[in-house]
Amino acid sequence: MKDIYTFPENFKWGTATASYQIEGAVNEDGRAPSIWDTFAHKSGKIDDNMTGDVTCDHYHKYKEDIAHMKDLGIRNYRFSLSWSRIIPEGSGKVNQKGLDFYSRLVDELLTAGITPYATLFHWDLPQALQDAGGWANRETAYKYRDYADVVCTALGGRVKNWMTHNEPWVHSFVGHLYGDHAPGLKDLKTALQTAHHMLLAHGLAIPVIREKSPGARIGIVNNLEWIEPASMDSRDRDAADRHDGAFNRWFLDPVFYGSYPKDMMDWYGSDAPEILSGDMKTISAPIDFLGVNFYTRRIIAHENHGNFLKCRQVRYPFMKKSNYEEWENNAEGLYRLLIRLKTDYGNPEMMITENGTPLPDVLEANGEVHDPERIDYLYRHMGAAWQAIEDGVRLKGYFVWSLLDNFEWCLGFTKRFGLLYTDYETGKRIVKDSGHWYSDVCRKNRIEL
Ligand code: IFM
Repeated sequence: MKDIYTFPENFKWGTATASYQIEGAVNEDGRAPSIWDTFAHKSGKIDDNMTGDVTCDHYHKYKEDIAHMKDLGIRNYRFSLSWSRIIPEGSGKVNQKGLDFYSRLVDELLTAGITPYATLFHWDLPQALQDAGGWANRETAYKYRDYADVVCTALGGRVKNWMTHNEPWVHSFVGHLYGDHAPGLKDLKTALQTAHHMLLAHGLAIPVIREKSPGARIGIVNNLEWIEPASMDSRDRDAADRHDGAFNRWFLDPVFYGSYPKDMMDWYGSDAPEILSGDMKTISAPIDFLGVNFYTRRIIAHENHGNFLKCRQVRYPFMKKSNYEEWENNAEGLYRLLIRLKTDYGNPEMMITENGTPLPDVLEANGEVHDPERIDYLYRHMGAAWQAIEDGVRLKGYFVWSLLDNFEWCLGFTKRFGLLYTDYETGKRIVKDSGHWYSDVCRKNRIEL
């Protein structure tokens, strides 16, 4: 078996980040608080009570970060925009200085020969909108459309790859049902209404982006998992189906088929969201690609007294544990997921918009960071991507999460995902071994262990 795999010509290799995780400068140039500022400043919400106030200080160091990508030969960069930097109150007055930051960022990327991929929403809703009911309030979807209009009017001539949302499951469920993310709510009906309004916002923004950014390619980014039943027992299989329904299909079917999965609508009963006439048509406006964030496989069993899905995750001793709570490192799951998306959703064009693993990286005295486990992880997942392409999946790109170590939400700075090590004391970035390895991948368009 050969161990070098060459990718199709023009395959897009990139890295990804998100605004609140890397920017810092939360009080600068007219930015107002987002729900993540509020949440992170509440005691006990984030590991070690950390916040994103400074984090990687990318707001001031973006040129250096772009220079690193350029040096490494990374030609594509996915970032998100902070709504509360651009429209501090969520709607109404535009903050020109906030827009200017992203304009400078995009110019710097283009000058460096790096193609920008912009995500409009990566969880940092302006606090003012949360005060008016957040995503559970239908009005937020229309305000999001206006925000998309402002952003695309300013950047749409230069940015030609847009993603409406990052991981709507995480924002709606972890933020509104489990309470571990901002805004910290715990209510199923609110989570489902949030998800619906986020999807509605996605659909409302599509024609706006097309108008303001002619020729743009538009996608939505979902966190998707490969899910298997713990046994062939029909109760375990039903539980796995429900987990798949809540996690994967709930966010795919509306976009691709214009309807929520019927089994899940029935399961949710009176908790199901309020859907107005025309919503599903709006949500299913054609997209150009599906963004897939992949991190794990999940094995699911029935559990009578379990969660709202009556299921639980099963862990076996033979699984390769990651350094992230319940995640298993399973590259085969990525292959199976991509094939399933091809089969069940009409072989859409796809990009892996995030994939990566956290490790307890150490900066050695000689200034190096050795992370062979990350190289192994990336190689295997890229191998899965390669095999999926061989088997007919229309996969066009792969973005490593993340360019640099950053603020990992409720886990603060305890998880390092970066290709660049961030020294939070000095602000210095150090290229890890995986960064050098990935540089080779980008330049040669092939993977080699
Ligand atoms: O850091 C997050 C990112 O914001 C969204 N996808 C998963 C990453 C790792 O947990």
